[in-house]
Amino acid sequence: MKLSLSTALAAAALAASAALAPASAGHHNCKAEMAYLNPDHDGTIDWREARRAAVRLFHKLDPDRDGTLDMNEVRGRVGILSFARFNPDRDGTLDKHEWLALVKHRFHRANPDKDGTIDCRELQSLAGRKLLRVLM
Ligand SMILES: [Ca+2]
Ligand SMILES: [Ca+2]
Ligand SMILES: [Ca+2]
Repeated sequence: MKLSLSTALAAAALAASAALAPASAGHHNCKAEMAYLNPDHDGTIDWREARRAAVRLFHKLDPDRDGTLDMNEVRGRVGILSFARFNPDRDGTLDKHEWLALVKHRFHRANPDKDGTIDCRELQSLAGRKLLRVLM
């Protein structure tokens, strides 16, 4: 009972935030993310900045330094379907090239206005949060 109610509330909240992209979503809501992802402090994340963060994360997730990420190393960040889609050579791992193709895909998905940059509001969208998972 309790569980289904909270699940319903969470779903409603999620739907509301996705639909409305709250007008109150000011800059402060993604201060920490921006501090990390927007070193030039222009208020948005461009592809260069995203790519740099994605490369940094790639190395962080690859402690055995074999130059590839396996399904375990990207757990919680990349689902099984995305993994398969961005692993066209089917070798069970994502190399840096494949990883960046995945990140780039999410970057574009998170940038519906196609202005080349991700702002705070876009970062808070569902697609934006998916992008975040492969940036930091
Ligand atoms: Ca920037
Ligand atoms: Ca591969
Ligand atoms: Ca944008």
